[in-house]
Amino acid sequence: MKLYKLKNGILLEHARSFYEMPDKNWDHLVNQEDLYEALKEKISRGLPSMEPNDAKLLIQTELLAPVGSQEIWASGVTYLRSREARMEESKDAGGGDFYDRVYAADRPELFFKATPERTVGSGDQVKIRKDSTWDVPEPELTLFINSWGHIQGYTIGNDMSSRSIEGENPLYLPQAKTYDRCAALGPCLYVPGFPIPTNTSIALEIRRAGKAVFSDAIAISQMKRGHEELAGFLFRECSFSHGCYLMTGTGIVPPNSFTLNAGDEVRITIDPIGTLVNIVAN
Ligand code: DO4
Ligand code: MG
Repeated sequence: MKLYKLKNGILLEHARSFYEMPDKNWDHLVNQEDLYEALKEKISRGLPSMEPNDAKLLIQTELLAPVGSQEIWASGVTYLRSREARMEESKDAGGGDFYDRVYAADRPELFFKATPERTVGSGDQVKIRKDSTWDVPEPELTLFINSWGHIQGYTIGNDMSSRSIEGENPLYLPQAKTYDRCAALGPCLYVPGFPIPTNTSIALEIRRAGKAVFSDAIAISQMKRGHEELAGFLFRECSFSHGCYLMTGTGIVPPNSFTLNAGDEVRITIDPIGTLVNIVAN
């Protein structure tokens, strides 16, 4: 099942049918002990349905990020490629060792990424900082975890990052990661009712003036840590009354010669969630 948050309501897609959700309160709708079962029950009790073409048009024109009051958190250095890239970018600052250690440690790197206000949906603009000279998107499978601490769904996340600021000093991480329009989530909240398969692939394509200038893909099986493990650490001493989102880290880092430009189009695809598309602005 997929939940789309729109400017004027919420759409549910299930088995190629679309339904209008009478409950327009996102926080209330998604934070359920068993979201899949709750949505199934709503369908079986009867929901107003919508013509697929009308629903697709609304999704094209009215889509918002699938977020209400949820905080957006992120995981770091969960793939070998992220460890290598970070060790290299911070070696002059003497920070390389920290990334090596956190990759191997029991405790993962978890950090606060964004408020809902700093997060955009598919079709919207993400930003690169004006005081940054080296910027990349980070394509990340993103968990939706309910307030009981249980993973209920998935979306696609873009953890926009300034490599120049992060590389200058690892203590600048919050500035490299958190600023207006620093995070994108979407296009929907995918609620499969079972854990997402480990052969799921994350694909990134960056287009400049309509041409692909970088593309890569990675399977989530390449991740060093488990989803439950990451959620468990996040919920150790933090409660989330409406649930929260947790990005699971990037396994794709473009070569050091690459930086994002204003006008670039970032496309992140995770089947069967969909494609998250954002244009870069500064
Ligand atoms: O340690 C810095 C951030 C790492 C990160 O965002 C990632 O690995 O995805
Ligand atoms: Mg990241």
